[in-house]
Amino acid sequence: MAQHTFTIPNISCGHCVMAVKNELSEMPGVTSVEGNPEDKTVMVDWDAPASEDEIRAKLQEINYPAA
Ligand SMILES: [Cu+2]
Repeated sequence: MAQHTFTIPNISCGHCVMAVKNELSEMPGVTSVEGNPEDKTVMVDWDAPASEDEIRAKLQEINYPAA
């Protein structure tokens, strides 16, 4: 399993975290998404076929690019 904490400057509240969570949770291989609106961070656990590059691309696509 791989894990990474992404810092996402566009997160401004709990709704943003929910939006990111919903999108990332739909990606095959993603097993857990935990967000913190105060830190503007999202911690993601995944297995193949997901990858950090793919997660970053998805974040970009939904307008929450990782720093
Ligand atoms: Cu928000």
